[in-house]
Amino acid sequence: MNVMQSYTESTDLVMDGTALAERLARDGYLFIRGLVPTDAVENVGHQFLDVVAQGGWLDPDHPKRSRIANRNIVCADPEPEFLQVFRRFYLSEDSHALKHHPNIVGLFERIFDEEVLVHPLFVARNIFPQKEKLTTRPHQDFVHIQGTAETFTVWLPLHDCPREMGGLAVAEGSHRQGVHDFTVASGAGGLEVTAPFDGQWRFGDFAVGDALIFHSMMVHKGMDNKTKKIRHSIDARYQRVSEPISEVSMANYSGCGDWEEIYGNWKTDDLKYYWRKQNPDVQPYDFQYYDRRDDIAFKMAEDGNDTARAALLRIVQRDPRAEKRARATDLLDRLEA
Ligand SMILES: O=C(O)CCC(=O)C(=O)O
Ligand SMILES: [Fe+2]
Repeated sequence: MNVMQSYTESTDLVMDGTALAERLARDGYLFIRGLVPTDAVENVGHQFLDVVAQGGWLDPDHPKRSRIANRNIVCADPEPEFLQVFRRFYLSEDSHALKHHPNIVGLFERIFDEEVLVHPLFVARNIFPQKEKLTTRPHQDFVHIQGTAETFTVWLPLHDCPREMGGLAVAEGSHRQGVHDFTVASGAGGLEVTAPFDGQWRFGDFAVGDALIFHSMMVHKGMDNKTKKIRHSIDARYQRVSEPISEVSMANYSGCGDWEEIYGNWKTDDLKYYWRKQNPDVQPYDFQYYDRRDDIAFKMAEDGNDTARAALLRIVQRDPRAEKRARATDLLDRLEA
């Protein structure tokens, strides 16, 4: 669309809630260097690396910490082979604790001037290198998470993430234009904005501990990972406790175990079901966007277009309606035949 520019840094505003809130309202994002201490992020990053090393996703001829991917592995979220390995990351108590880090929650307290609700759901991303087809396409998180639009994602890479590793780019100001038309795509989230929208693309290098914060309506996209290394990041989400949250944000990441399973080996109880004492206003998920996605995916699959696979898998794994799941299963079989 237009040439990439660097993020505007908001590091110097970090203690000034009013200034942060104004900039977030204007641009739709904040980029803050060193928001979370390096140790806290790296510790979780190393645990994620252990999980994928055990799963055979790293090249055994290189040291684990080099992050070099095993080139023979081709699998992606939400395929069962992928989830079988990936889901173990969610058992890590430290990974869940990271989203409650006082530097993040404190930042949102200043921005909201109210008690913060940390979403129970958080998302981890494992991005294999040199798989451009799976690069996350331009999308808006709101379509997936709903609840109050005044929800903010913190995107935190779990290691240094120079541009060539493919961080996240945001389209400045695109959060003020409502939900954009989309189509079905491969890659995280499975959707891609098709309608033209206004907004200068912004991007940059991350050192571990740097954070990108953006509005739920913000158009954002992954950039190609041109290295040989696996990229790991988490998305955690925050809102005012007085505003509604969708039921989809109350559960653990789909296919990665329920809370009892997650909590199985935790050493402390403090963060288990932490949201219950906040009594959040939970609303049912509105299926209008997913219904539109499903119509597109069914049509694509009928035309033999493989791009529909990830959306069909999501329907099979997550849709409460048996009829839709059956149709998606049937089309997946046909695509594989
Ligand atoms: O890390 C990525 O490539 C995608 C992150 C993202 O936008 C998402 O998970 O919604
Ligand atoms: Fe996203």
